[in-house]
Amino acid sequence: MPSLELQPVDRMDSLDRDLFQEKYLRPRRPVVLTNLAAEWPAMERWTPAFWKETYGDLEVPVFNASFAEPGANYMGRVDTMRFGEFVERVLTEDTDLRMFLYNMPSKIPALKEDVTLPTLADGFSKRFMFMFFGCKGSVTPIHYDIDMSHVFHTTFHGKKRITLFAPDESRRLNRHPFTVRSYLDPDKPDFEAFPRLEDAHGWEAVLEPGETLFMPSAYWHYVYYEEGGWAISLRCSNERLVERMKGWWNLLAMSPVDRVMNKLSPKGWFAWKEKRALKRALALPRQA
Ligand SMILES: O=C(O)CCC(=O)C(=O)O
Repeated sequence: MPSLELQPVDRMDSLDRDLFQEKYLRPRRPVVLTNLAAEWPAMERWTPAFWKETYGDLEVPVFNASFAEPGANYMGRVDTMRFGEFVERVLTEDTDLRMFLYNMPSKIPALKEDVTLPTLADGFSKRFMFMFFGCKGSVTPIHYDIDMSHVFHTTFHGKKRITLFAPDESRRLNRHPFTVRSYLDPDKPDFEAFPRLEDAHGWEAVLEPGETLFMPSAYWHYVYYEEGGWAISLRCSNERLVERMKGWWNLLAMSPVDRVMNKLSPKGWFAWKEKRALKRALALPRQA
């Protein structure tokens, strides 16, 4: 039975800016930075008690595994709940419940003080700092980030396993046109439905609390929560104009088309995307 070919992501304790740019940013290679966030106030402050006592009454949107299914709830929340209750469930339950893309600077601006923007690269966003929470066993389905930013993903609580693929593997993952998604399950790869997957080369990293994963722009990522926990993704603007423009295109044209078509014909549109993704994968020659 073939399995995915995954190599471990490099792990570095410290990296200066020049080395980071030379070895990782410019060649678009992921890396785990084990100490980047060591001095952030968030490391000590963002405990379960802190969330519950300070923000426990906040209403937050929650999502489950149906997130990417076509239909009325395509990419929508399943519920809202009190943040204190949600954090308790993250700590105690094995379910598919998650909260994600929670833009902390606009929702809870005071928390910005607890994070220090890295100096490894220019162009970090102070407006968009997304928080991610997940119960044990929950999954963030494989996708890449639509705005084409580079992402620095730091965990505070809980261990997670992340599978990555470079952007040039998109067709081998049967990327659905008009989206940044694939319907591959990296934990149960179906090599018949994904006929060129055997030729894809990916990466794997296990992130412990306090560690940061650098995901270069447009890198595919799938996250499995080995333990319930929370994390933040800082975004760093792409230094290449063409890729920044691709990000705007994705947000302003591609994604709206996908949403409208999903509304008009959820099943038909999904089936068309599946067929097209398969055709594009099959058109790739097999590698020796
Ligand atoms: O950790 C997660 O659940 C997902 C992270 C993610 O998708 C991101 O940072 O872009």
